[in-house]
Amino acid sequence: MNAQPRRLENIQTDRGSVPVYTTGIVEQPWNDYSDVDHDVWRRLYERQRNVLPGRACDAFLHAQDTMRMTPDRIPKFSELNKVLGDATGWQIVGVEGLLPELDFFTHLANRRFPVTWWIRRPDQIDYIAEPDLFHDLFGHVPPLMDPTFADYLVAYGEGGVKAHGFGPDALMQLARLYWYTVEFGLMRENGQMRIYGAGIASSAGESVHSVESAAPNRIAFDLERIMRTRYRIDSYQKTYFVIDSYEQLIEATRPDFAPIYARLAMQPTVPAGGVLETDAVLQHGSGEGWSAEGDV
Ligand code: HBI
Ligand code: FE
Repeated sequence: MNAQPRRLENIQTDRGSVPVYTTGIVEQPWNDYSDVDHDVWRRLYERQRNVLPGRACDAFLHAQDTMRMTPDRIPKFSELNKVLGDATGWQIVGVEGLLPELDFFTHLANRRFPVTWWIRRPDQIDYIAEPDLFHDLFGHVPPLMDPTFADYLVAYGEGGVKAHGFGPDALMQLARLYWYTVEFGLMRENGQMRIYGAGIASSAGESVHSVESAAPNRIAFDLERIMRTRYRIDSYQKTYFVIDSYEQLIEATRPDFAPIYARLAMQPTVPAGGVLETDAVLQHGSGEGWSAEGDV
């Protein structure tokens, strides 16, 4: 690959210092991808396509087939946009990387999903701290082929734009909602735990851990509980929240969030691995296998 991503600055967030890139939309420089880039895509694609059957929800796997992504080349955004646009009116737009919240929410509210145009290096195959093309294209785009999930993400984006008026606490609470659904959500399908979250679907280790390990808690979806629950970005999740269907997500975003923010302001946050009396615990995690890095 010739061009390197252009970082704008690093901003301090509750997840530490994250690079925030120039916020403009960039054309996918498809002709600039090197053979190394395409090979990284192939290796990641084949690894995930081997690990997800029987672990990802039906809609996720079906969408990937419909979009006709293949291992041999990095897909072209323009080609995927035809299929995606016909299915739910969403479009992929190329970006440099992480965007400031308001830019990100505004894209979602307008049915645009920002996809990072560059793909990780071979030495980052197993982990990269920020969203690259593989995470976004392989993990985030297929769920957008489902009309209900697609409408949920529009409602989420609209809520995010509104939340700007409510200040940093509301933004953090919304970021948790995104984290525990869009990134790390599980679904109960035919009585089985199945993956729909992009952060899981694009990670080989967590695709297995999230649905098979006894260590994490698995708790039935509860909007306000999720919005109170803290998370770490650099380890497997200690708790997964489980929906029964995408409809549950869109129902949760129907009410006005102002009273929810007001209620949450009066309640303490919950550590990532915590379990409350009021939780509908589906599987109580054993918690083993984590460093005791405190109650994050
Ligand atoms: N920017 N490009 C990009 N992709 C994301 O997934 C993303 C983002 N900015 C903010 C963000 N996600 C999270 O803070 C969400 O919780 C909003
Ligand atoms: Fe993501």
